Amino acid sequence: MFDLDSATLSRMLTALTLGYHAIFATLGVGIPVMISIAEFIGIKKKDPHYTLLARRWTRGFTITVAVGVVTGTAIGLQLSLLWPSFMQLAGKVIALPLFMETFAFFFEAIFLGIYLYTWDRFKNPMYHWLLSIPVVIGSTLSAFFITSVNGFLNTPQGFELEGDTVTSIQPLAAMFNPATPTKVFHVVSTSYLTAAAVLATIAAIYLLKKKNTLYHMKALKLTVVSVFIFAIATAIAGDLSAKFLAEEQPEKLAAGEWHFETEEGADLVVFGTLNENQEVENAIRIPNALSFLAHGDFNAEVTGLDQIPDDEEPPLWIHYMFDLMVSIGFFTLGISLMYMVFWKVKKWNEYHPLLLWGIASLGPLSMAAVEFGWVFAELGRQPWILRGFMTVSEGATTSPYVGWMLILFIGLYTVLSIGCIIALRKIFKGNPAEHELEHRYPEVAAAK
Ligand code: HEB
Ligand code: HEB
Repeated sequence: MFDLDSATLSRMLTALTLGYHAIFATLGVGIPVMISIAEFIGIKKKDPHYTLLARRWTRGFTITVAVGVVTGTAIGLQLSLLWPSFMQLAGKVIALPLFMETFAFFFEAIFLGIYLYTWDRFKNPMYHWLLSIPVVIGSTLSAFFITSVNGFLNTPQGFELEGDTVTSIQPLAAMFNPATPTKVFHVVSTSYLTAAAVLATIAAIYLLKKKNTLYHMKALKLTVVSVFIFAIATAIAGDLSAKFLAEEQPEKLAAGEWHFETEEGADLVVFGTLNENQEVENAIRIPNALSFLAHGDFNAEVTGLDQIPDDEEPPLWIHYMFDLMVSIGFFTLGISLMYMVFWKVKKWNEYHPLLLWGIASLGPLSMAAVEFGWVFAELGRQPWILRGFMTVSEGATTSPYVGWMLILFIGLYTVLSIGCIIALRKIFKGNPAEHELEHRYPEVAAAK
């Protein structure tokens, strides 16, 4: 592997780190929302089951935060180590949101600490619930700031380039670049969705193991209804993202959709394969749907790859990333809708094992969709690191030690994963929800 050049190794290490960080960052953004909702419902309904959900989710959450901080710091480190020329060019322009992310993180961490240690300390539990709000705001702001940095790579603005020097820096213009609104909307909605889906998976697995306690049934109801709502938000955000691409990054959309010729009334190509002549085979074609996805009009013209210089074409295999992501999105919407229909129609059993298996699949599938989404968005920007200004190979380090760093970080992530699993098992295995319910709320446990 040391035969690979340092630019390739740098890309591998960055992809590994981002892919790994994305798991914890996504949960870190989404779980506080679920905690806050559960605690609120618990207070309003005077139902300790929901309060216990909030308590137990919070404990798991602290572990994911801890790992998120380590991997996030690894990204910060790698940005300057692996992409020195890029950071020299862009670092100053984008310093504001990069710094603000750290600020948002500290804001979140401080309130999370207070939240953790003040359960049952207030006469009015609403005061404790209020403390969850800054945690939600802090983690969502993290996503906002860091996603605006990613938006900047795709649609850079807010500076001028005179030779090699950057002048007239406008930090706010850089932060609020054209990619920011749709990206932030899609990243936040998918983070909420994925967190709800992962928690739904856990509830469904307990029910499949025949632990049909009220606690897990309520957990399932709350999480699957949340999945449905966030899946709708995700679909709206995804649609807006595609419309954004059509305007600002047509090469990414064209590569993702295998749209070779610029034309009006363009079909949407779903899955399929390419033959030697770059012709699409075995695909499902939805007539005029690409025009609608791109411009909200079934007859609109969609820019194809024929308009893009050959050396600026993103890799064509990102098509599968897009299709898998979208398929998972619709599957998630379908399963969560089915659950709600089965729940409302009295004769039907919303705890049917097949439906529970469907729900159990949503957590891993959503997390996979997050990864596919990032791969699509990041490789769709190739060959650019900063679109229109600098290519990835220009931005990379020439250091001969990247291969060793790669091995080192693979080791670090392995250790982190094992530590995370051990910690989560310690927290939950030794202390099942049923025991904790009996211990904390004996009246409820006895009544069930
Ligand atoms: Fe992140 C964390 C960076 C992406 C979310 N991060 C973090 C950290 C860092 C980072 C450095 C640590 C802490 C501080 O602040 O210090 N990131 C980063 C970068 C990137 C990222 C550079 C790329 C560009 N993130 C991301 C995303 C998201 C996030 C995309 C969303 C979705 N983070 C986050 C969070 C956190 C972090 C939430 C915290 C932790 C927890 O909570 O978990
Ligand atoms: Fe997604 C990305 C669309 C679903 C996750 N997405 C993306 C893009 C688009 C889309 C167009 C690109 C953008 C840019 O680059 O700027 N989606 C879409 C649609 C759908 C979806 C249409 C259907 C509904 N996604 C989805 C899901 C998920 C996702 C389900 C998960 C869960 N995505 C994602 C991510 C990303 C994407 C993470 C990256 C970031 C951004 O935004 O970019």
